Amino acid sequence: MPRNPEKFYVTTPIYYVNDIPHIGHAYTTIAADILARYNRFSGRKVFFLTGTDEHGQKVQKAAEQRSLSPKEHADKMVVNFKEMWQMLNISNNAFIRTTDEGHKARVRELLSSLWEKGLIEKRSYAGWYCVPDERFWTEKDLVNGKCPDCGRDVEQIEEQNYFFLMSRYHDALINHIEKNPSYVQPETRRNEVLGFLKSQPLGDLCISRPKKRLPWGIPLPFDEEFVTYVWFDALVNYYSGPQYLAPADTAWWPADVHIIGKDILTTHAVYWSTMLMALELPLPGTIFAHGWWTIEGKKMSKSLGNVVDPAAMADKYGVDAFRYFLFREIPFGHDGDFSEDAFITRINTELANDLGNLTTRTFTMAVKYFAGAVPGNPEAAIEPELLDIASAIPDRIEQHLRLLQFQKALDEIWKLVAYTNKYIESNAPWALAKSPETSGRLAQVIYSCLEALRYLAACLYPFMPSSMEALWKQLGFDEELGQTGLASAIKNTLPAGRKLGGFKALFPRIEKEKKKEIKSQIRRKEVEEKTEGNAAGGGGLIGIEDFAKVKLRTAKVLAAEPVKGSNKLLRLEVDLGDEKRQIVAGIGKSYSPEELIGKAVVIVANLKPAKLMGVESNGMLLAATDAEGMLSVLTTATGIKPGASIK
Ligand code: ME8
Repeated sequence: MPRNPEKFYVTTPIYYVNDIPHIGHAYTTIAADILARYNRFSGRKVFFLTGTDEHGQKVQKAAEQRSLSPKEHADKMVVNFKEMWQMLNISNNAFIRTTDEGHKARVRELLSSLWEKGLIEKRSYAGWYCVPDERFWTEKDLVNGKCPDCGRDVEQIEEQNYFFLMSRYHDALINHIEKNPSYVQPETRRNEVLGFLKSQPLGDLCISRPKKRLPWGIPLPFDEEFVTYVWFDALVNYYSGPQYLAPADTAWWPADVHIIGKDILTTHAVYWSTMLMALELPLPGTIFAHGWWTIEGKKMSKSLGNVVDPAAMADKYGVDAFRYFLFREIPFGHDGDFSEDAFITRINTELANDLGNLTTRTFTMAVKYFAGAVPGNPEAAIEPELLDIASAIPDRIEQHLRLLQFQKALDEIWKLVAYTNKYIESNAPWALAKSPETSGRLAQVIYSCLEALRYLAACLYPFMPSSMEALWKQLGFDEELGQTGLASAIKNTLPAGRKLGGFKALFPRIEKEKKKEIKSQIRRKEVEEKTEGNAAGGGGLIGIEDFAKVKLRTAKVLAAEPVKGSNKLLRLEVDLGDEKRQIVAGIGKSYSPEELIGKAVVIVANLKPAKLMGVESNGMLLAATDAEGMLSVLTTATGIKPGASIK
């Protein structure tokens, strides 16, 4: 993993501020955190960078919808990410925002440098543009006339723009990827990129947007009428971040690993790599594209209402259980399915049973037979076979983590857990305790189990930092495990006679009742979605206090239009007297947009914003449904002003 054995620089993608952090963001960020923690723990200097992508059309549009400036919108949304990373115990050294002055200055510097080298040209350009993806496509790229990436409608746009002469680096890029097998990983993704590059000529990259159409971006240093294409701007973060956010005593570039999702492989493996080549900057060590999570067999999407909120998971099950599950369940690089049942089963069998019981039994016996101290008997030395197994693990972890094989590292660690549990069974310390003749052996068995826990705490620390810090304390160490470092944590055997810390179970079993409660939480959004346009649905009785939580208000429809790509959804602009809002309603089969304009409708005014087909909805329109499924919107008698509350 680290090319320079002394330092390690790891990045996550910078996330779009429009989104609320979900399991996909958490997955990439926790992966980077495991690597960062592991490398710091191993004594290397580490720089771990994450952040947010704040320019471009999507952000500008979302801000307009909220009647905020794009920067105000970004300032509000960025908090979600910062808080989430704190909650998930992410140890990033810095958080970059592409609206930082430090970043903007570097983007302009790099653009000037390419311009001076003659590697940027102005051209007239006509192409198909996908607004949500902010990407141009050629006619042949389109799939059934739609964006090949997201399947949504594209717009024909003709304009003058600036192009980075990416095509010049076609051969050099193929050459680099072929010569450096670890450059694009995993192997399947490497083959995918090589296949793409070898099957067609590489085009040039449009790196500007006319300010008239899109003002929200970094102005080009050589033509202020244009702003920088959001991907060019965003990719530069990896290079600019360490320059103004890291201690100046270390030259951090190039990064050792860029961790990304498979959907953004081309922008990294092709755009970023060729940008660096043109700038004559060194290329990163590895671009690793991980797979995607589906949720209980379905694509995760806001419209399906099955988006997994990492904070809710961590809150209910514990941060470390969530971190553990994500990396134990599937090999990094593969797609995986997040199912709550699989999650709970794994926590109960592996954390509560395997590791949890091992810890509980060991501490309980140390308390019972040795008054809560490390056995002081001279015969108390770690069992040789157990020592062999335990001491082989750190090297194997290093090998696996070099290749981002988190699951394999955990497999190795679990061999020691399994072995130690068997060791307890076969040595039956409770039987040894019955006779003074076997007291020496009893001391050795308990000592060996405590030593196994010491190894386990050290090896599992990058994956489950706070639980392993707690275990370390319970083993009686004063200094924090993270501060101790891997080498010392492995070397410092437990001194006989040391008083153990107070014991508390690390991973409680999840009982069925709790599981039900969580399940209903995850499904809640789905149910909300399904009842839209079917407001009479739902059979359970609720109390007045529940009803009081729902704020119903009248609203006047000011404008209505179909949502692109949907034959059911309409985007409405409604007036609530004191504010105007956008609402997306699934009534397109029952109403034409024109029929709705001017109507006094009833909306749920205090629903959390949700996106339907990429369009934000701030509330829900109420409608009744007949036997054929035709909808009839609820209206009020005349004379009621927009915004009146309904009680
Ligand atoms: O793409 N499973 O940002 P982003 C796993 N701003 N990963 C998922 C996922 C899922 N279901 N859904 C999304 C951007 N992701 C750009 C990056 S970097 C210079 C600019 C992952 O917020 C996805 O693969 O849309 C991607 O890596 C990440 O979330 C962020 O996506």
